[in-house]
Amino acid sequence: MFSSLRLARDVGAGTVESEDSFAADVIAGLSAREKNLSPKYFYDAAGSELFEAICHTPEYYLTRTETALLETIAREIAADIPPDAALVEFGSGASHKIRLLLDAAPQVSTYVPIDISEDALQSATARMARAYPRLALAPLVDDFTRALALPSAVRACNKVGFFPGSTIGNFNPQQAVAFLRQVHRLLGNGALLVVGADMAKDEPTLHAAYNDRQGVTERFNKNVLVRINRELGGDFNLDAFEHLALWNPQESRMEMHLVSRIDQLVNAAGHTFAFKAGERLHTENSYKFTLPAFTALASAAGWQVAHHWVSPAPHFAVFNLRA
Ligand code: AVI
Repeated sequence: MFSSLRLARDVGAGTVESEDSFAADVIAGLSAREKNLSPKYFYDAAGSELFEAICHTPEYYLTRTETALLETIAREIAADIPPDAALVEFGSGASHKIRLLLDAAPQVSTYVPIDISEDALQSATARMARAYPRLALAPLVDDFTRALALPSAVRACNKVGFFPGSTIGNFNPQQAVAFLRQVHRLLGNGALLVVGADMAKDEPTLHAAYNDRQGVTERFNKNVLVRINRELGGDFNLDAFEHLALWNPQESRMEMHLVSRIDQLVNAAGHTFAFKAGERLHTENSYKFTLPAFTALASAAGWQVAHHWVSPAPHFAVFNLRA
């Protein structure tokens, strides 16, 4: 996912994000006038598996399209990568897509996967060590949105960032600019950043991608309620909520919501929350870009578009950004 969108903080023993901040965010989000929760709470182990399953549904074109595009353009991306480069991946997950770049760019000397899940990082690093015995590996267990320093071993290398999957689209524009600024600070002047971003397109294609017929996306969306029930003593009845994914053309984003089917009271984190029939709990935004919109976002964070590539329809873009 995002490789998966692993924004959460792993506090060991399989717990993601401290229970206190999860509870505080749930209480604040369910008390708001427009109820909302951060999409980072989708991604416990079950949620990460559901996301992987979404990537294999026929309707979710993003992963397939980006992978095919990367296969086609890997050598052109590699032409922008300097010698003795450290390739830093933000939210590396299983480290699948990075192989397309590594295979095309022998000048990469070091791979720095950053992921919040120590288990995922350990197994991916072991696989990468076997597949690329000459590559130095410097894994970093951290929340990639908060990583403030790179391992000292790579400080002298030329830096190249990799942020695939249109995970950038799960941030609102302010958060996206803040994240890109932080990556700029982390990688330094002259660095390259390779970003994958989904493009705005016809509504039926987008609608289908977030409303797959097998209902995997629905289960992924409801996984946040499963987590609240398990981790915060909640009593959400999953059948009393409906999955809703819709295109918001004003904001150029797909939105996911959970809609209460009935008037109901739900207990969670020691509080009681009232839902009216038809009331929505907003769980995710997935922004879709145009070339000018993405270029403006990048430049607000100090990055210039050096090169970009767009796939055949359904359009997905890869940008080489220069700090
Ligand atoms: C991880 N992220 C880019 C996915 C997306 O498309 O926004 C998460 C997802 N949500 C529903 N389906 C997939």
